[in-house]
Amino acid sequence: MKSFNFFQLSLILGQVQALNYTLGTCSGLSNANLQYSSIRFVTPVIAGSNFTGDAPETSYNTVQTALPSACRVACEIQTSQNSTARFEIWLPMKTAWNSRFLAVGNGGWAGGINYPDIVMGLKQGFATMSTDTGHNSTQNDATWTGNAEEMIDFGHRALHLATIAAKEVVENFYNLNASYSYYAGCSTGGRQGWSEVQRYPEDFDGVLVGAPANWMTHLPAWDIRVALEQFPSSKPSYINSTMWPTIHEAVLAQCDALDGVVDGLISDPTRCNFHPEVLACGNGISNSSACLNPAQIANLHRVWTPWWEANNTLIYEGLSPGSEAGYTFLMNGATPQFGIDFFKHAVVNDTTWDYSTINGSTVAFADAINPGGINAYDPDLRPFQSAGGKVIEYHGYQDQVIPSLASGRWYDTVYEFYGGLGQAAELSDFYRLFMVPGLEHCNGGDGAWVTGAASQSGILPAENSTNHSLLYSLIDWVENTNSSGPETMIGTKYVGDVTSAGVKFTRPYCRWPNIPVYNGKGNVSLAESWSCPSAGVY
Ligand SMILES: *[C@@H]1O[C@H](CO)[C@@H](O)[C@H](O)[C@H]1NC(C)=O
Ligand SMILES: *[C@@H]1O[C@H](CO)[C@@H](O)[C@H](O)[C@H]1NC(C)=O
Ligand SMILES: *[C@@H]1O[C@H](CO)[C@@H](O)[C@H](O)[C@H]1NC(C)=O
Ligand SMILES: *[C@@H]1O[C@H](CO)[C@@H](O)[C@H](O)[C@H]1NC(C)=O
Ligand SMILES: *[C@@H]1O[C@H](CO)[C@@H](O)[C@H](O)[C@H]1NC(C)=O
Ligand SMILES: *[C@@H]1O[C@H](CO)[C@@H](O)[C@H](O)[C@H]1NC(C)=O
Ligand SMILES: *[C@@H]1O[C@H](CO)[C@@H](O)[C@H](O)[C@H]1NC(C)=O
Ligand SMILES: *[C@@H]1O[C@H](CO)[C@@H](O)[C@H](O)[C@H]1NC(C)=O
Ligand SMILES: *[C@@H]1O[C@H](CO)[C@@H](O)[C@H](O)[C@H]1NC(C)=O
Ligand SMILES: *[C@@H]1O[C@H](CO)[C@@H](O)[C@H](O)[C@H]1NC(C)=O
Ligand SMILES: *[C@@H]1O[C@H](CO)[C@@H](O)[C@H](O)[C@H]1NC(C)=O
Ligand SMILES: *[C@@H]1O[C@H](CO)[C@@H](O)[C@H](O)[C@H]1NC(C)=O
Ligand SMILES: [Ca+2]
Repeated sequence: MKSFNFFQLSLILGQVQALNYTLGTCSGLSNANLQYSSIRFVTPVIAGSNFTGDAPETSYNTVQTALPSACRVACEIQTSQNSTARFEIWLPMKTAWNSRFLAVGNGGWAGGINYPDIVMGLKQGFATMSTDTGHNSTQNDATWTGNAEEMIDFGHRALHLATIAAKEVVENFYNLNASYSYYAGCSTGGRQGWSEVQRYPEDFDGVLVGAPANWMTHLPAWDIRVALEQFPSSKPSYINSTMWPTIHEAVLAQCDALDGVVDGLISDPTRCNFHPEVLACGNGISNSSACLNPAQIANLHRVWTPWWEANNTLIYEGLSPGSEAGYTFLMNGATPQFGIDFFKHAVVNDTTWDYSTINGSTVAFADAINPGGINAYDPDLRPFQSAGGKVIEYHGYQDQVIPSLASGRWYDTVYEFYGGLGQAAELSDFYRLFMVPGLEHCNGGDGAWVTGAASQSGILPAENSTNHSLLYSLIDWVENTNSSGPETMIGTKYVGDVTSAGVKFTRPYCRWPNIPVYNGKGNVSLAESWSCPSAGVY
């Protein structure tokens, strides 16, 4: 075992810690006396090696290549008398450690360690942790949600307890506390971030939240509404998977040019008042297998329209036009993907429940019981604000799964809450929302969707700068007292979405509700030819 006197190394690095550190082994940790978790195993990660996980959610098991040298620590926490949660923290070797702790989130209903995002953080030098959220399942499986303890773990408890426990592992491994703590997650991971901000304001200094599913007593209901248009597929209103690209073409034909540049992107979907009637059968459509009947046209209108119930009660925003090429995920296949099992198992508790009976009262009941405390929809962010925390939220304007405007409405809900306190101007001191044209759900899409965030398959922006990477921008906002926070961010689009193929274009994305506008001159593929003029709303 090669031991290294860390004092000499720290002099080189300009730090002042007289610590011994054993390079390349994790052996010291196995004997660590931990208060908050028990260690399941500790494994060294060999530099240059590949890793394939064994999570129940198989998307977490895509092979991770060219790993840096690290220490992989797997732990378990007793979260209640009869429930446990697991987490893993991967610790960079001391010289590679950026001195920060990063926790990453999950997706859908998944129970399992999110290895791709652990590796994303590890490669950028963070000691990075992910939980299994306290149960084992794929991201599409909500049949476990009737287990009340697992529901609480998924709602908020597993991540909070794992965060405390993982910080203890960091302290033991490095003989140092992390200098700052960050969180990054998208979708369910976005909800987990908001849940941390609202319930546990001391856990993180900075929180990066993407496309959050933070109104979870409503979003699954909206998924059911979509299912009611599309299932069973024998219905006249059903739109099959070959039609979505055709509908997308028609949307672009009508709305692409509205932003002044015909580039396959709709910068501001709120200005796209698409009329699917142009695709009505018999309306001069030459391709008779690419037309829509009246029931299908009505279906599209409903999918793109917010769902309001009696007494001005909003159930959820509709999807934004421009995202339809990806609707096969939610709307095709043999059975509806999301929503139904959550209501069956955690809300009405009846496996024979007929989802076509859902109405505003069903959703109001879900609000009242809030299973597992799953919502993260409390606009009072003052405890996090006074703890000095910062939160950056982003949402793709091409999101085909969670309606983009749900994030705009959530921002406005928080803004109105602060307005009611006479503190509206303070909100942007610690919370900013960015809408990204051409970003689908968390990753992918026609736009400059690489933002330096979680759930992007480890694909990083063209520059590791505060204006290209949301995570770097967050770090700067938290740690640099001269930082005034992110204003205009720059997204990257790679050729074929492959980093090594080179940058296809860069494009700014703006703070809600501003929209990127072409300056009228210069190469449209370069971010500097665009700007984010203020819409003057806030
Ligand atoms: C570091 O290791 C040396 C040699 O093993 C030992 O003498 C010294 O006490 C250790 N220092 C600390 C701070 O543990
Ligand atoms: C890791 O995977 C890559 C890509 O599949 C492969 O080229 C490489 O040889 C693998 N490395 C090791 C150490 O197995
Ligand atoms: C998840 O599955 C593993 C392997 O089957 C099992 O050991 C573990 O206890 C399960 N975790 C939970 C929370 O049920
Ligand atoms: C867990 O244990 C508590 C206390 O014994 C009990 O009330 C509860 O029903 C149990 N929950 C589950 C999911 O088994
Ligand atoms: C880490 O922080 C805790 C809580 O502030 C403190 O008790 C502990 O001494 C710190 N550990 C180190 C190694 O500085
Ligand atoms: C898909 O829908 C279109 C329009 O409704 C129809 O013409 C076509 O036959 C359908 N294709 C399949 C494979 O069902
Ligand atoms: C007609 O529309 C269908 C469905 O979008 C498409 O698959 C097919 O290629 C189109 N045919 C022609 C001749 O454009
Ligand atoms: C709407 O509000 C009225 C007046 O408060 C109430 O009587 C009625 O039950 C409400 N309707 C629903 C569907 O909640
Ligand atoms: C279903 O179970 C949850 C969790 O135990 C409970 O809060 C809710 O009231 C139950 N629903 C009904 C309709 O009884
Ligand atoms: C909603 O559905 C429930 C159960 O089917 C029914 O009892 C209730 O009257 C409905 N409420 C409204 C407002 O339609
Ligand atoms: C950004 O940082 C990561 C991790 O250190 C590195 O792999 C990547 O090459 C860097 N990207 C650029 C454009 O410098
Ligand atoms: C991004 O920031 C870097 C320095 O951090 C600066 O050199 C560059 O000009 C900025 N790019 C744009 C488009 O603002
Ligand atoms: Ca355009």
